[in-house]
Amino acid sequence: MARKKIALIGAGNIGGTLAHLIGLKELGDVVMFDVFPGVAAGKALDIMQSGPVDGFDSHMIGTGDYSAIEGADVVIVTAGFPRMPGMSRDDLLTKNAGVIGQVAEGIKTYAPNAFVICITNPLDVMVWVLQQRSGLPAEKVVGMAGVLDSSRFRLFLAQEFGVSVEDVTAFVLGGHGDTMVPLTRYSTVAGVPVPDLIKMGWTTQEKIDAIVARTANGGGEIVKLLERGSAFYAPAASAIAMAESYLLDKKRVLPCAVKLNGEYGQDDFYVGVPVVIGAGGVEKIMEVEFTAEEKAAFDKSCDAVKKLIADFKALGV
Ligand code: TXD
Repeated sequence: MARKKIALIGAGNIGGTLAHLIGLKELGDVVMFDVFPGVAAGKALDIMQSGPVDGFDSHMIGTGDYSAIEGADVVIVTAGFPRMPGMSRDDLLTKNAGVIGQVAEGIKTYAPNAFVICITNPLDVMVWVLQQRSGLPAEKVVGMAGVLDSSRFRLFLAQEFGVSVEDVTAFVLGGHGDTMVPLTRYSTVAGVPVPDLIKMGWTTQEKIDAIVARTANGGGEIVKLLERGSAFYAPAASAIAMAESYLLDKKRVLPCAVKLNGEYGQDDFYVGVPVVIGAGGVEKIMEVEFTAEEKAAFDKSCDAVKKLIADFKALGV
């Protein structure tokens, strides 16, 4: 059986890390597309040259030509601009929407059957633009944010409890970042929910509140440390978990930005909820019951995403 083909649109920090992980995990061959084709080609060659040492045969190329992504099984999109000093949110919205418009055209023309994972910020709006403009079915176009947010939450919980990250699960919904909604009663250590761990004296509500706040600001904490650029190792690992679940039909339950059609009382826009990812793309949306407080937090998060979509529509791009 021929190897799977994975196209990476954007060969920056996350793009390069994605290609490296794809090689190490032997998920398939890689085509990296960038408006700086030399960077894409250089990274592709460099990573391929690590293959003999690490023992993988993935073929990798870098290009500035969309036709090279033809027939890709998976497309992961990181193309875009980060926010620079002096730039408003609208500037970023307009600039990245323009980029995503081009990307959507490329995918529509050359890889209409792919499973598409968008990472570019502002995530919940960009993935919506990507699905609208590419015309691909909504179950094949998803956004990566929740896996990253919940991975950060799991790490901080594991550190607090002094247990392995492997035994910590976290349940996160809503938009990416600030308005993320962690459901602590569905977050567990080996199946024991966090509120029970508080009762058992393993931690306090204050400490959990601080962890939740740190998680929601997880991206900002790293931007501040790096000074130039944003997180890329954990975002890349998170998108790979989603791609792997699709390619291997693992049917993992992962929090992803997906288009809601009435679920959670919301309609026709993208926001993060737990879903089953398998060979069919988004195979099921998991709809849990909220407490009044959780519902208020989720609705607030949805309102923030809808406001950004409205801002975007008002720009008329
Ligand atoms: O959780 C999440 N979704 C995120 C999102 C977590 C971390 C970072 N997140 C966002 O991902 C971040 O705000 C950016 O919008 C993207 C990509 O982050 P990365 O760190 O990889 O950014 P880089 O290194 O600036 O890479 C972007 C690349 C760069 O090589 C540009 O030349 C290229 O995108 N680029 C394009 N490629 C193709 N086509 C067009 N038009 C284009 N414009 C720029």
